[in-house]
Order: sequence, then C-alpha cells, then structure tokens
Amino acid sequence: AREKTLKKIYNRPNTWAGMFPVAGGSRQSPIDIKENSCKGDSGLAKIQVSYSNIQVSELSNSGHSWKAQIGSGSSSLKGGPLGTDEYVLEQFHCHWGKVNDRGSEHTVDGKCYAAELHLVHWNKTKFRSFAEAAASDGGLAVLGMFLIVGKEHMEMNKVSKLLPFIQHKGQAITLTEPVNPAAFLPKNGTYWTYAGSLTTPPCYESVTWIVFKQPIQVSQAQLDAFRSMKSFHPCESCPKDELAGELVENYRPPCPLCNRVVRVYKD
Ligand code: 1SD
Ligand code: ZN
Repeated sequence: AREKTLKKIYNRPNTWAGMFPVAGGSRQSPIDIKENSCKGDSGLAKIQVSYSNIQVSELSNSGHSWKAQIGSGSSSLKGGPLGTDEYVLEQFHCHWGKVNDRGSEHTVDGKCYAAELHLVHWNKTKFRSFAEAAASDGGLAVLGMFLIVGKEHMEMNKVSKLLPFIQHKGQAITLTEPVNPAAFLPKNGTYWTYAGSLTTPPCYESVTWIVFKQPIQVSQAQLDAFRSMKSFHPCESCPKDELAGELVENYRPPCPLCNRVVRVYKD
C-alpha cells in the first residue's frame, strides 16, 4: 500500500508536502534561475573535479529515472562554493521530458532544456556516510548539466546502450567498463550556485547546487533511449495513467526562490 501511495505521489510534486513537510520549505529545488538577479561573487572559484577508475556497480531503473551507482574508484569534488571540504561521487542519474522542449528541473529565465543530468556527491570531510550526509545541511553537492539534442555523447553511450536491458522498474545491470564522469562537464566552467534540496522525496534541504550554464549535447537516439524506459515492474500490467507507464516527465517544476540568492561564477 505504501509503495502504491508513493508511486502516486511521485508523479505529483504538488502533493509531496503532505507526506514530506520539508517539500513545502523555503530552500527547495529546483528553481528558475533568473540571470539578471544572480550575484557575481569574486570569492567563488572554478570547480575542481577529479575522477579516476570510476566503476559503476549497478545501473538501475528506479521507476523514476535510470541511476548509475558508483562502486569503486576515486573521486573528489571541491572548490567553488564548497571550499576545502571534499565531496565524493555517490551516483548519477537524469531527468527528462516526453518531448525536447521540456525535461530539465532547473530552468533559466523560464527556459527548459530537454534533460538535466545530476552527479550526486557527498561531503566526506564532515560525514561518515551518504545517508547521513543526505539528511544534513552541507551534506550534498550536486553538479547539474543541461542536455540539448545534438551530437552523440560517447560517455553517455556507456549508459544509454544498456537501457534496453533495464526497461522496467527494479531491473539492474552491471557496467563493466569504467566511466569518466568528468566527460559530462561542459567545456565552459561558468556555473550558478545556491542552497537547495533534493528534487524528489524526501526533499531534504541538504544540497549545494552547482548548475553549469553551458549545456552538453546528446543525440536524439540517446534521449529516445531514456524515454523508452518504463515506470512499472515487469510483472505489473501497464498503468492506465496519463503517461501510460512511460518513464518520462520525471522532473520537478521550479520551486519558489524565497529568501535565497543565486551566485554566479564566470569562467
Ligand atoms: O532525484 C534524485 C533521487 O533519485 C536521489 O538520487 C536523490 C539522492 O538520494 O537525489 C535526487 S536529486 O535531487 O539529485 N534529483
Ligand atoms: Zn536529480
């Protein structure tokens, strides 16, 4: 019954606050980034990332997205708004629309992108586990990249070519080749940063968001592979909801900015 309730509410962000009061809080994500209201900050610096020998232990279909769980390798994210604390990569996943004119969670002056990739990191300097960090202020840092349709992304292929094997919710597969998450960062390092939250329940207000301005390209076929996924278990019958069990439109619309300032670092 809980599973059924959760499933229903996942698709309806405006009902989340009923079960997760913080979802109605004042530092929720995503937001609409208003370019003219962003504050330049000379204290901000370029983001420093380094990833080596990253192995994805499991690529899974959560029913809400695909998720690449990091199994081994070493990663380090610091600098910019994060200071000297070191954050490590836990997983990456994506949000997308049914069509190319929507799908991103963050928007820029109201403009939506086709998809948004999230590299989720946790603060290893201050916390002992991802779970502890996810529930704590200063615990997480997520790098957000906007996706537009253009040329095929070779690194993304390592994920998209396996999606036919995890069409249904609950399915998972091992990725045998290493991935280089640095290949998902745009060439230009300009980013926006602000204090926000997880964009899905439990919507903890623990995330320092770092959203890159320059979009990265994936091919139409790669995006179509995302959209071919299903939101229901293989043994369930196809739901008769408005999306008919297609795993699409898995983005939360922008939340109020409230009393927050978005800072910008210009590369
Ligand atoms: O939507 C994801 C969610 O699936 C989960 O991965 C969570 C981390 O535990 O992060 C959110 S998000 O805020 O990175 N979209
Ligand atoms: Zn996300």
